Amino acid sequence: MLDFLSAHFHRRARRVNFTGGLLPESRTPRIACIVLPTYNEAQNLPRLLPLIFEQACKIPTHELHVLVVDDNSPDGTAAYVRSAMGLYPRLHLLTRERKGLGAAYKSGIAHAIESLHPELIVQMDADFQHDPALLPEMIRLANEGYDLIIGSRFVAGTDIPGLSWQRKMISLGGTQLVWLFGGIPHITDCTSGFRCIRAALIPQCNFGVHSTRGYSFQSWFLCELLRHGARYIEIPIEFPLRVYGSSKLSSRDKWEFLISLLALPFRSRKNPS
Ligand SMILES: Nc1nc2c(ncn2[C@@H]2O[C@H](COP(=O)(O)OP(=O)(O)OP(=O)(O)O)[C@@H](O)[C@H]2O)c(=O)[nH]1
Ligand SMILES: [Mg+2]
Repeated sequence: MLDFLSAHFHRRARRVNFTGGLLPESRTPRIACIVLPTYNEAQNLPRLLPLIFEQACKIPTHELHVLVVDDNSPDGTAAYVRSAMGLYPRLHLLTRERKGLGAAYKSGIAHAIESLHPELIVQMDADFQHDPALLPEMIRLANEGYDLIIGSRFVAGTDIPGLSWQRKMISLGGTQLVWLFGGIPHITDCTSGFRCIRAALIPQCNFGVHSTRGYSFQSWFLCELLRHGARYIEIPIEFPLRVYGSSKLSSRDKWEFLISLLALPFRSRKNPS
């Protein structure tokens, strides 16, 4: 799915070499693009987008962009985004048929890289469970050299008040299964959806399996980034309960997550061509 990005990055590399070096800093702004998947988030976005764009002045090193990836939400989320684009020139929209969270991320990340050439991609939920006030810190850590900054719900000292024990079990147990099947270091929150990623690593990742359409994308993506040597750090986050709208986590997602775990040890070691 993201295979074409590899060719895109090579094209860009050639272009840089041909001009004999990088263009002056002023002509190549460093971009951080938040990819924000939405399904029926029309109640949340009008409150969330101002809070995100307020953070821009605290991020001196990067231009902050937001790409909303909306799967034709029946509640008019995309119509709201179109109207807000007049107010926020760095707000972008990609609409598509509903195919699940992972599929939305794959299209959204590919689109962001192709159209904006960001240095950093941020994954974030649109329902206030991820606090925009953490964005400057994430980007500061990326500037320090980290390739992957993970907002963790389970770093020592963090709690998730109000989250059902079943959900905690799924997240904590799921994380341990990802350690086991993915053969990765003991990251405390492998299914977190709040992460800042160095975009240059993404085209090397393999997503060529059906089983990352839904939420299983998060753990699969993490394993792929680590396989390609991402230097990572976890930061504690709070994860309040949703106030507006409803959860989209379905039983199909839970099954798909389990199946994708079994596939993790057998995933192709080849990089996309
Ligand atoms: N484009 C798109 N976005 C989705 C889809 N499913 C979920 N999302 C978005 O992905 C983000 C996370 O989904 P949530 O339903 O909040 O998942 P969650 O945070 O694990 O569940 P809760 O804790 O119950 O909120 C939200 O911004 C959703 O709107 C989908 O199929 N397509
Ligand atoms: Mg949520």
